[in-house]
Amino acid sequence: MPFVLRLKLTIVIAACCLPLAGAEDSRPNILFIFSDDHAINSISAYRGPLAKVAPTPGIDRLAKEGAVFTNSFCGNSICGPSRATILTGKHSHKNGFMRNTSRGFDQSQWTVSKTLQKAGYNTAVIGKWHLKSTPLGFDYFEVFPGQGSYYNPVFIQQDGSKKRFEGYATDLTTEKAVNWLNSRDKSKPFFLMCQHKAPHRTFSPALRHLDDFNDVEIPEPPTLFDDYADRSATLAKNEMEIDRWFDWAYDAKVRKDERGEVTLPKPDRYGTPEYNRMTDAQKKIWDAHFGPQNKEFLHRFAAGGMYHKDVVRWKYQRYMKNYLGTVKAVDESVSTLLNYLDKHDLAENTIVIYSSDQGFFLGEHGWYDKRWMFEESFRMPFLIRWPGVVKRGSRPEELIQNIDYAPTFLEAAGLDIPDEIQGRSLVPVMSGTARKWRQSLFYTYYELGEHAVPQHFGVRTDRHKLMWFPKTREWNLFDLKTDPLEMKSVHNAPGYQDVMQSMIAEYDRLRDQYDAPEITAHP
Ligand code: SGN
Ligand code: CA
Repeated sequence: MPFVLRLKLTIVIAACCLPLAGAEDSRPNILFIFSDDHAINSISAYRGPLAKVAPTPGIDRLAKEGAVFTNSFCGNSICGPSRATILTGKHSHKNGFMRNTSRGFDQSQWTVSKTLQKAGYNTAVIGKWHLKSTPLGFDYFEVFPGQGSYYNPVFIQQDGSKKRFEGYATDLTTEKAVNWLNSRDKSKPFFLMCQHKAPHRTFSPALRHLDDFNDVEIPEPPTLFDDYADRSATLAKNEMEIDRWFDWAYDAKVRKDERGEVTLPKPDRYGTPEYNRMTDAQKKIWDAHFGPQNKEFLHRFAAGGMYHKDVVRWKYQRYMKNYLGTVKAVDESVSTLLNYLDKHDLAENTIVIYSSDQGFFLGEHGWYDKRWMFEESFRMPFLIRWPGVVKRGSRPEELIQNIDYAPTFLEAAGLDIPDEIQGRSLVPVMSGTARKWRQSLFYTYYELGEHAVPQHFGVRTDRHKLMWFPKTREWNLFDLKTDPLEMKSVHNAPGYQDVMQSMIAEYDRLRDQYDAPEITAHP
C-alpha cells in the first residue's frame, strides 16, 4: 500500500479508535531522543570531519533505517528558547521564551505535549528540561534542575522533591526512560521526550569512556586560528575562544591542586564542580586518566617548550576528546532505546527522532559554545525513522527548523494543526509528497551578552546568509557556496549588491510573516 494511503488509513483508524474504550489505538508512538549542544560535525551520519575518528553507530542506525535531514536549523541558537519552540511550534518572540534568562516558560499557552496528552497519548519527559516552570502536559516527568550535573545528578521528582542518584547523567536518563516505557499505560500510544544533558559544557564523559581517545589525534578545523577579519567587529570581542576563554580547571580539567609550582595563563576562574560531586571510587578512575596526562603537559609547559599555538592545540585536543567522550554515552543511549523497541515489538509503529537543541562550535572560528548564526551553531541534527513513511537511507535537503517539530507530531497523531503554529509538518517532506517548501529561514538571537555574543538576526537561503547586528548597525552577508566557512562578509562587495537587496527584502518579508518585534528592525 502506498505510504500516503497507509498514513491516511492510520489516521482514520486512529480517529475511529479514540473514543472507544478498550479498542486498540494504532496511532504511532513518538520517541523523541534529544541532547544538548550536539553539533552535526560529531555525528558520523552527517559525514563531517570527525566521522572517522568518532563514529556514532547508534545514531547512524537511524540514518540507515530512516532519514537524515541535511539542512536542519534552529530559530534561536540557545537552549531554553529552542526547547520552547519545539513545544509550541513558534519562534521565540511568540512563545515568550526568548532568552535562557527569560522568566519561566508560560505553560498557559498551547503546547504539543498538552495536546497529545489530551488526545489520548501517554506522555513523559525525562532528563534536561531547562524551562524553569514545572513540566505540563506530561503524565510523567523526572527532570534535572536547571542544567543538571554529569556525575551523581539530582532529578526533580513529580512531587517536587529532589533526589540524587549515583551514576552518570546520560545512563540514568536512559534507564529512567526505559523504566517508564516498561511501566507506561500500554493501551495508549506514547510520546516520550528523552532529553540528555550531554554533550553540554563541562564536557564530562562517562568514566568508562575516558580512555577512548587516548591514542587518537583529532583533526583540527581549518578555522581554529580565525583572526575575525572581514566580518562584524563584534566577532573579535567574543568570550568563547578556546585560546582566551577555555578555563584551565573547569573546561580543560587541569585542577589547581595538580599543578605544583606551575602557573598557567588565564583564564583560570572556575573550579571543578563535577569532580567535587564524585565518590572516591569515581575520582580514582578520573585521576588515573587525567593525572598522568596533566603531569606530562605541565612538565612540557613549564620547560618552555610550548608556544602559544601549541597550547591552543593542546586545549583543542583536550576539549574534543572530552566532548566526543560524552557523545559516546549519548550514542549508546540511542542504541539501547532502539534495541528496546525491537525487543518489545514496537519498532514498526514508533517514530524515532534524534535531535539536539542547537549546534556547537568544535573549534571552528577558534570557538566552543553556540549562539551565533554561523553554520556550526545554527544547524541542529535531525534524524528520523518511521517505517512505512520515511524512506530508508534518505537524505532530504529541504530547509527545516525547530518550529516544524510540533506540527509534525500533530500530523503523525492525526490531529489538526492550529493556525497559530508557525512551523509546518515535515510529513510531506519525509514522505516525498511536498510540492512547495520554504526557501528561506528566519533567525533571531536575543540574549544580551553571555560569551559576549551580541544580539543578531537574519535570514538564510540555500545559498546566502544575511545577518543584522543592531547594536553596531552592521550587515554581514555570506555566500555559502564560495565561502562555506563564512570567513568574509560580502555585504559591501560590488558584485553582491543585487543579492544584498533581495536578501534584505526576504528578511523583511519573514519579519512580517512571523510578526517579529521591532528589535529585529533595521533602518
Ligand atoms: C551555561 C554555560 C555556558 C552556556 C550556557 C547556555 N556555562 O551558562 O557556557 O553557553 O550555559 O547553554 S557553564 O559554566 O554553566 O557551563 S544552554 O545549552 O543551556 O543554552
Ligand atoms: Ca544547549
